[in-house]
Amino acid sequence: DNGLSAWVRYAPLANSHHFHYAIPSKIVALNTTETSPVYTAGQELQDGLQGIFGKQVTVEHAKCPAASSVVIGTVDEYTKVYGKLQNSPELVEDGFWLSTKGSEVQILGQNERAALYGAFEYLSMLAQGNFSQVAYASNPSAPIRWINQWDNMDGSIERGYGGQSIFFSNGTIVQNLTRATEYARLLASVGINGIIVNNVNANSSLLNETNIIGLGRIADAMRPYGVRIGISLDFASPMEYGLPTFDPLDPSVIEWWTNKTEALYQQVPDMAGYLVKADSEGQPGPLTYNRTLAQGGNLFAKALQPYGGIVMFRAFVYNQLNESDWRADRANAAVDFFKPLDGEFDDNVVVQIKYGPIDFQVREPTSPLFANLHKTSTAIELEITQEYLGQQCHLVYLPPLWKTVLDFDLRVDNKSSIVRNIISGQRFNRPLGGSAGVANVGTNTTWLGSILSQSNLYAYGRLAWQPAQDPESILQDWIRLTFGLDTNVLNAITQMSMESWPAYENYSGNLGIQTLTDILYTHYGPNPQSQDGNGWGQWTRADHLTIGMDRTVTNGTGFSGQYPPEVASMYEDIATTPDNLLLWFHHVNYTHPLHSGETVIQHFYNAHYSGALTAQTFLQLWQTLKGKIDPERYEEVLFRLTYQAGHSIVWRDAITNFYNNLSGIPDEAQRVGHHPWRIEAESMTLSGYMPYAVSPFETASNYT
Ligand code: BDP
Repeated sequence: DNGLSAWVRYAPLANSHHFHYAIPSKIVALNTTETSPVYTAGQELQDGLQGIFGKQVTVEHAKCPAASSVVIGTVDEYTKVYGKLQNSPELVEDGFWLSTKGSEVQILGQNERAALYGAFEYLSMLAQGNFSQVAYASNPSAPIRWINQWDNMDGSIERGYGGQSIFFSNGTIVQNLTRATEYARLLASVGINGIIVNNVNANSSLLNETNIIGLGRIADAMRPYGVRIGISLDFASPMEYGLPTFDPLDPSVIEWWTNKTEALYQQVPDMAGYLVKADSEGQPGPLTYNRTLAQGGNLFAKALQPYGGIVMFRAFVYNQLNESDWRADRANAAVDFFKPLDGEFDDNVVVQIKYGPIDFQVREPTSPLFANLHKTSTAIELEITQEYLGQQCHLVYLPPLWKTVLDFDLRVDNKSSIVRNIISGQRFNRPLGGSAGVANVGTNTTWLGSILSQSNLYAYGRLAWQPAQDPESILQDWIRLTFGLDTNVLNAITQMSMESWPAYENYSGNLGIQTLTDILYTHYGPNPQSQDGNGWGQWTRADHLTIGMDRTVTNGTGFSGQYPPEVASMYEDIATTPDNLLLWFHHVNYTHPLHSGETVIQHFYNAHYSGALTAQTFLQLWQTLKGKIDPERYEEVLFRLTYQAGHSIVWRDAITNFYNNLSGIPDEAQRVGHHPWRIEAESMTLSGYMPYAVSPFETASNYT
């Protein structure tokens, strides 16, 4: 198994698992159009029953007796064919009804793609050996459940670790879009309904005639699975196509975007919308013309409105790059920019907000922007690709991290204001909302670059559908679907996955200091000194006595004041700030005692040793599964976990040495500087390698 079918494998179930199950003998898919999701669902059901039970079942498209059949269709179509339902399920957009009574199965969707979701849910039950009788409606918590791909027109992928783009190469759309269809299948299996196919750092050449036609082909490839496509825009495109300006209020610019949008809808009649990164990290935007970000967003909203499309406008806008001003805090930027604009965005604009105020770090507090927009629809942006979290070379199961934000109660107006209820639209009565997950899958057969990281993509979809779900039970569904029903496999992968994010946090950056990775370029590996003294970072603010960034209102950058009062006062006071965010909010001595009783510096040492130790156990756990997993996937994971075990030690030693050197405070347990379990490359016989002075020097135990 090379990983290509990920968790939708329909692997055969051992006979013993389904001995008593009456397998349906017919599939009735109530649509004859081959590109329709209901038709697709019929095929999936057929493949699934064949794969799981080895039983060939025919697919019909017209009314047949319901007994011993899987009947699938939209509620409307079903009612037309079979007559009125006795108890009509309450379904919202994309919701489905699933009922199983032995071999009589009914799958009804509020729309076409919803029926397909129901089929995947049914097959997921079967593949996990679950034959219970069920009858329930499943509705998504929010309408926007999208993926973002940061694919470039040349075929590379920004922050992608799974190979080249499945959509683009050499400035244009690839001929063979089989992988796009297969990707849509994976996405639909977990309820994802939209995808932005190109990088937020967009290239206007996507809008040339040939490429617009190509986008039509991508949409065609994904439509049978109900996944609608959208694109990222380069705000300055009109100028790149010859206009003298890209001012969003200029009539010629408005006309240009109106025409482009029309041309796009000719090729992609169901286009989901646009994603816009404006005035951020060198990208052009409305501020060039002294227009507001809302005026920028509304330009596209108006162009899309006649077609029902939406604008995802990113809140990742900051200009606090002035390193000489100690009060400049990038964390403040989103609220500073967007709060004054609340109520000024058109109704089909959704502000897309990264989970934390900085940038996908190993631990961040919840972005306070979620609490500050009451008249604007919002979506959370999560990063499935592990940019700052080990780039798929480390196992890091991300949902427990995401849940710290999704489940966070911001206490707006002293009332329950849980992030997941804000992005669903419920808390502030917004018509739109949801999630965007930056996936960056590529042509690698594992999609993401490693098999185990697929759990993050799977869980992203499940949480976008219903963010209140438990990450561990989602994980276990994924394990059974991916590796089968062996309990040893289930337990081992559950344990290592659930321990992986805490371990990574332990051996990277602790107490809210952020990931401590290289911040300027690679975002990989330890590089604590890169965090300060440059305009991008400046947030550890470490010297030989103290560390942490004071973000209080009283003495610091004022960031804590961006939260509603209950939360603000918790973070303002060092006594009520949780240890895991202490250094995010406060600047303290290395000897400052934590609630746990340890000092800050001793916590750094202890956490790094225990995190690296935990990473060694992942490898051992995996080795107990030899023979229980097919060799191809076993070896792939073994290789990665072996690497992680080693690299966690590199992390451990680099960070503990760095702060040991800086603070001069010894490790109580006298480990730091001794490098247990470490083998020096320069003391080995090297073939094809040369000793090399490493920067930062702490990364190598002997500078080399
Ligand atoms: C940063 C990434 C960069 C992205 C940027 C963004 O390093 O590649 O372009 O975020 O989200 O984390 O726009």
